[in-house]
Amino acid sequence: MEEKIMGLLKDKCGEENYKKLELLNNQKVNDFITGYIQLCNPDKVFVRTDSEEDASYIRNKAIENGEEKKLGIDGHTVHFDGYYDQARDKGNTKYLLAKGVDFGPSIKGIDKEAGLAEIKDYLKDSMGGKEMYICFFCLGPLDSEFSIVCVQITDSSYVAHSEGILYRSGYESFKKKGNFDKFFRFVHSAGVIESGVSKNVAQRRVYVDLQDRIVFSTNTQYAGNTVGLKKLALRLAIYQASKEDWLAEHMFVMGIHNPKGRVTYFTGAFPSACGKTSTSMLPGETIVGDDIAYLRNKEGKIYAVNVESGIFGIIRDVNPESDPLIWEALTSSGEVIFSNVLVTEKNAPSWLGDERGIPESGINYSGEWVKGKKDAKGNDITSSHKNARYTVRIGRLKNRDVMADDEQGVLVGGIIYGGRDSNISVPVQESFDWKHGVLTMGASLESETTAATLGQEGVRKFNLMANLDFLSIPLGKYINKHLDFGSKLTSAPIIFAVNYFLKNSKGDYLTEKEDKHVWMRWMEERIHKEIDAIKTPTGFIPEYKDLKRLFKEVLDREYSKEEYIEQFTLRVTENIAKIERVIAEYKANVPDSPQVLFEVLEGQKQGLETLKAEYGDYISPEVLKTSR
Ligand code: SPV
Ligand code: MN
Repeated sequence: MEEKIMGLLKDKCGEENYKKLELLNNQKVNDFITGYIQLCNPDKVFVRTDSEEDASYIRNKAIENGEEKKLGIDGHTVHFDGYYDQARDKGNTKYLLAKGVDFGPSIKGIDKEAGLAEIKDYLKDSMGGKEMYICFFCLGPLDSEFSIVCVQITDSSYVAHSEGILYRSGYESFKKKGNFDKFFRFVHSAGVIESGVSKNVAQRRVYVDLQDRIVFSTNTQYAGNTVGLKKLALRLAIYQASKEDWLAEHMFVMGIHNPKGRVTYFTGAFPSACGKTSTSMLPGETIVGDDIAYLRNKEGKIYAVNVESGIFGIIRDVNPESDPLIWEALTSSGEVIFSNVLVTEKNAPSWLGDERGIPESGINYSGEWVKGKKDAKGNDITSSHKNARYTVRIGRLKNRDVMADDEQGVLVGGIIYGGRDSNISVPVQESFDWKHGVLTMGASLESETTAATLGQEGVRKFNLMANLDFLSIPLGKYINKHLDFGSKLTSAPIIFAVNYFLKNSKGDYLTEKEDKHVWMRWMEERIHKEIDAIKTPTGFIPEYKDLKRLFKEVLDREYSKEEYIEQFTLRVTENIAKIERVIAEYKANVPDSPQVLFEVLEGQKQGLETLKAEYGDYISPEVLKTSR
């Protein structure tokens, strides 16, 4: 290393931290770090190895510098993001694109030179008076073909602490690899901090450089914008996967345990806040991961791993009845970061739907809070934010799957797509084959927006494979990649679609929260070819007798024929309208749409129209059963 550079590193890091870098013996790591020390100009630098001592240093820093506060229960802390910094900022998340490169209208880009200049301007001297944390992590299990190692630079001890819970430590992996250069890099600065939160949110930016595998994030604290290994890395991974032969998906991975003794693994893609975590946490089943999965073809079958080792979950509605296992982790001693909940006078967290009642007052993301408090626009400020979260290690959960860290991954039997859909799709259905599933379930996914991203809630939006927010390749290319991936399998998983949000015409939900367990068990039996199903134009749907048996077995509930008919009535007009919307979306916004997408969707529409001519707008599953 150049002597001047080495001097700077030594000076900022101190002997001990410098030594940690020296041991890595990696030129690219050193260049990366020194470059951003020069730019961001921190007072000092801490290097996180895989040791418990280093993890605890960061935990303590988060308390010392006020990014987190201790709560009543041992190991519990709370962190607040700014009032306007409570969710992912899709509008300001952009790809740095070389001149002439365009990913189509659905993916935001910015001229690379201009974007780099802007973000570097925000990063310049942004760490004055602060400490820089340099952290090494690994996406996916350690030492496996799925592993991608990463370096995170951040001036936020909360971000570094969260990553220590959410990811596997990767310092030793770097050490083993020596002087290599293929790793992901993240640079984050919360910017100027005022009253504990990022002051300049108007300059909040997340800029992604796919070629250089680096993501920059400034003037924000919310984990979805700052924790590099989460959605920022997912964007880099999708791009890398597209060049290689695997998939990076917004999916849980979980095991369903059939009473006969077998375990069948599922992956499931759902937009944020649409039941992904609660599905992966079903009582009696086991979790591998709740948010991001990498999928690979091994000998013609799909194997999946959890990219993460923790959960950054929505806390709203977590209560002892609906989520007993999370509830236990959140109410007993052990490491948990609560974010944007209300802190009561007893120094306990309180959140919407925790069934303990909303306190009269406390501290929340708006500061001192009392019931009825309104914001500058006169809107009610809820006690806890709707997108308030908890961060916990999966190892803390009793339902952690024994294969959760297996470097081979788990064999995938089923893939599920789900969205927030109040009036179209039945609660569960099975595709006819891989292509049909990819195109009519994954590629046609729509969902009503939630508090997980900034902007209006409840607006129905197209969300390709629940991964649209993170796509870093043109949409048509991404769909083709899935089709191609499937065509190389000799034993493809079965693709299903679920809808937990179906309502009747009065606006009441037609299913209960726990019913998803029955749908999962039905899918599991279908994968093992144990039961029949009814063929409809949109897919195979369950027979009443199987659901009746499963409701009794899984939930000890009588399931009536009336419920079944209401839930599984084919809503023909709504389905046709959806197909038309999806086709229009692709025609307008996806210049590289594969032709086969239109063929399959048009075919499905035809099937629906034929049936409609004979049976009308709403067709009972009893009729469908005998109609062909
Ligand atoms: C999501 O919004 O999909 C999440 C949380 O999983 S975030 O980190 O914001 O992406
Ligand atoms: Mn997510």
